[in-house]
Parts: sequence; structure tokens; C-alpha cells
Amino acid sequence: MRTRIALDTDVAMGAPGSDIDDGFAIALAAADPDIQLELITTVAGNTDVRSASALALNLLQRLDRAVPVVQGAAGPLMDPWRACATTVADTGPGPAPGRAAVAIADLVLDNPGQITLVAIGPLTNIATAMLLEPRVAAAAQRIVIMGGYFFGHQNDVRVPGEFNVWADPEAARIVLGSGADLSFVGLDVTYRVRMSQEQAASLARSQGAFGAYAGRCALGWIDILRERYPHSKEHGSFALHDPLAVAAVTRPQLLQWQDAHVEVALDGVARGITIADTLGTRGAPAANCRIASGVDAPAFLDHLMTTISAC
Ligand SMILES: [Ca+2]
Repeated sequence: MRTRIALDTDVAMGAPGSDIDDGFAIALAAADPDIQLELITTVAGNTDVRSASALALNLLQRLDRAVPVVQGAAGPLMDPWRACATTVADTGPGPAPGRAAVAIADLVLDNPGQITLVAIGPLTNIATAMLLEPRVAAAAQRIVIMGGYFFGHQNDVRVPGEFNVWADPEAARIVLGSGADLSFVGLDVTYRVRMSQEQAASLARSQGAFGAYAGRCALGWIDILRERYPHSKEHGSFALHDPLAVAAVTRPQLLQWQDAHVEVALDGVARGITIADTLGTRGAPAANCRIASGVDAPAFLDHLMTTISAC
């Protein structure tokens, strides 16, 4: 039986100079024969929410797929001025009527125990759905989140945490405290799954129209990263953060998992950092999620490249 999912995304693929991994995640969710993609919701993050909606619709058109796209939060719960402002021109039809948090709550509550939520942007919409309808947490089959950095930290004082959690730490705290079945795919594993320049070039030559487009976007993104981070040791490749979370839905065996009690720092210089208690020592709080601690990178890349090149 196919896994029914709703995908919440801050997609920016298609906007000049923007991060592209949400686009790969949408394509993987649309093309994986084991996934039934029922809803896409958009959230401010890597781009503003109106652009994310327009770009999601554009990608679905390229993928020749009809999936409802419902627009969501324009900014995080507590400090909306953090929202990005990379507005791209709106083209074609707009998103479906309604708001993301309501659409998520309705889909989950109408199908209790059957919908997997996959969150690959800041957690604003998921948290808002839980605030509207606390039953969402128990009614969702599970929630798979690209977010967090549990065994390391970013060497960037402006963004010390993983972006999705950092961008809306209050939302992350609400989700972590919800009691939902939570799986976090964080930077510990996503930094290890990288598309090389050679793989991007090979994708750009693929038969599928979307695969060729995605390959060209990937080559452009590799160039942008080279300019933006001249001191990086990872030149010539980029991390496939979001698609790894989608792959984790139907292929959890690609990753190693461990239970953890995770909390999010909300104050001071550590705002947005996740702290994972993995020891389970006597008296420690009980685990509230599982976190990915290892990944079979070649097997994931094989799954991704095979699926996307045929799109
Ligand atoms: Ca994303």
C-alpha cells in the first residue's frame, strides 16, 4: 500500500540563486511509486511564501502532476521579520483556496492514522495546525522532518542551528512537545548525502524533461555555492537535505535511527539550536522523537538519481 503524504515546503527551486533541494524533494515525492502525494503546503523559509506557492505549482507542471498546493504561513510564529523576501514573479494559476494549517488539519483529521506529514521547511504550518486542532498530533500517522543538528553545530554565529528549526524555533518546540510520532532527519546525515558536479551534469543529460531541468538547476547551484562560500571544503557538490527526508518515509532502512529527547533553545546566542539527550539516563526526560544518526549515502543517491532522471 502506498504511503499517503502531505508535504510542507519552502521550495525555492526556479528562483534565481536560490536553494534547490526542496525541488528534488517534491519530485521524489511525486515520482516514488510507494508514495501517494495528496497535498503540498507552502511556508516562508528559503523564500517568501507567495514565491514558494508559485514555484511549487511551476514544478508540478514540469512534473505533469496535479496535486493541490495550499499556501501557508508568511513568517514564523514569533519574529516574522526573519522571513526572506525573494519574491519571484507569479505566473499561471495561483494556489488552491484556503490556508495550509487548516488544509493539513482537515486532511489528517479526515483520515486518522493514515497521513504522513513530511516537513521540509520551518515548522510554522505544522505547529499552527496543532494549535488549531491538537488532535492532529495523534491523528497523523507520523511526521518526518528535515530539521535539527544533533551531534554537531553550525560554525555560523548568525545561524547557529539548522535552518528550518532556527527559522521558527517556537514552532519546533510546539511540534516536539505535541506527542506526535516524530522522525528528524538533520544535518548530521543530510550533509553526508551530496550530489557531485559530475552527477548533476549526468542528470542534465537525462531523458526526462524534469530530470534535465533539475540537473541544470543543480549545476547552477553548485556554481553559486562556490562563489558564496569560497573557503568551503565541499566545492563541486551540494547537500541533498530535503529529499533525504522524503526518502526516509518509504526507505527508513537507508538511515540509522536512535530515540532521543530533543529540546530547542529559544534564547540568546543559542536560539534555534537543538539539544538531543540520547543517553536515556535515569531521571532524564523520556524520548520525544527519533533522530537519524547514520545514512547509506550511496544507496540514497542511487535511489534519487534513478527516480529523478526518469521524471
Ligand atoms: Ca526546504
